[in-house]
Amino acid sequence: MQATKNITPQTQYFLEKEERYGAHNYHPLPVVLKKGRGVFVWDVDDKRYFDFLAGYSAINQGHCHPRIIETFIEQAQKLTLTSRAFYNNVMGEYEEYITRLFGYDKVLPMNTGVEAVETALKLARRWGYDVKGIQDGKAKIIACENNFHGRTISVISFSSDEGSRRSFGPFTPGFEVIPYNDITALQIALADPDVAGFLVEPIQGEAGVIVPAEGYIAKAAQLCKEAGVLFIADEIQTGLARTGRMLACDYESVKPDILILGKALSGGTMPVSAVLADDEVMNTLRPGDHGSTYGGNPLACKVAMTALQVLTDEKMTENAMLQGEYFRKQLIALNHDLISVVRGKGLFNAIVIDHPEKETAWEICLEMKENGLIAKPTHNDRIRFAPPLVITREQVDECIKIISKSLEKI
Ligand code: IF1
Repeated sequence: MQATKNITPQTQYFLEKEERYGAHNYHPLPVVLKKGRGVFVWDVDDKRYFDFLAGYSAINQGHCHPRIIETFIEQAQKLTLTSRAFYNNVMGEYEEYITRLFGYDKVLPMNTGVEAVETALKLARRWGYDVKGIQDGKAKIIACENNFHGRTISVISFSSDEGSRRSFGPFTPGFEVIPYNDITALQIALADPDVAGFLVEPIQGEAGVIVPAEGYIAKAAQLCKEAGVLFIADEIQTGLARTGRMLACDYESVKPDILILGKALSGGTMPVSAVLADDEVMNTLRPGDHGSTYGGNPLACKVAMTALQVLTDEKMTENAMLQGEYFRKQLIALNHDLISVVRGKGLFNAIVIDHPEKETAWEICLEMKENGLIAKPTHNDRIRFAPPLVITREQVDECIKIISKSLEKI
């Protein structure tokens, strides 16, 4: 067990349980949470924290949003799962709701984000063969360096992160990786007539909130259109108001050919993801070609409709834009020599820590935890700051003070 200061017996008890009985596939911050509401979470010692990770942007609406929980409880007492072997009285209404909201002909409901990414990859290949006329087995999909689209074997097949790939081979063929935010590299890759799709995060999350140049997404989408290649946007983390627009693609008025949603689609209550596309793409799937036991279950559909509705009703997109801009301005105003970069859009932000010790970002996160704010580093020197989108101006001010105080302690 790591020797970490200020661990109470209560906390230690749960850390040891997980150490002994759980796979060690994560290295969590040593805090044990038992309650969440809005921007706050409480640990087993009833200490309160600002949650600045928000379930990796799955909790945009705030922890245990009352309206989402109410919907969850109400539907959970009626009908939770029918499987797709039968119809139910919820999925059709949800499909109409979400396709109208985002402007697509159809939706394919799935569960986790990576399942939705895999679904999008299968759709792109199927469209590539049946519509574009690529020779069977030859379809290629382009992805970007430093991407993160999930952890299945096919999806890590195009990861550039050695840690995600080591000893998990052999990998799935048919993917080409090009530099992110590089239009020339995309232009060259698109010259290959066997390319069916281009999969991209409008802002790279795991890479440390990498915001591409103004116009990159619009230009990429246009090049894909000219090349007869599907533009596939993974908005699992950037979507649903997180960046200050309903979709990050909205900043450049780009409508992806395939839109992938997840995480906050359920407000952090259960895995709900979705793939949206127009008929030319979606109708390449015939009954029995794809599916999942829980995909489109009535509980998920009801919860997703409320999770989407509260984003609009409570103007979370506008708040993300407003508080995010203010948060970055205040971070920059700290003018702290440990912070070399502040970047992001809306409430999707990160700082880069400039210090020779690679443990510094982790130390800062431990210090912030002591001071009542939890966040976690990514790639050693970057700290992501992504609170629920219900955070207020006063709370941002309080968090800036916590961050400043913590940096001073390092
Ligand atoms: C972990 C971060 C990682 C995603 C994008 C698809 C998925 C994700 C853009 C897959 C998931 C999660 C997974 C979680 C930590 C977190 C994450 F970027 F958000 F920080 F890992 F990179 N597309 N991101 O961000 O969705 O299957 O997980 O529902 O795996 O450690 P999922």
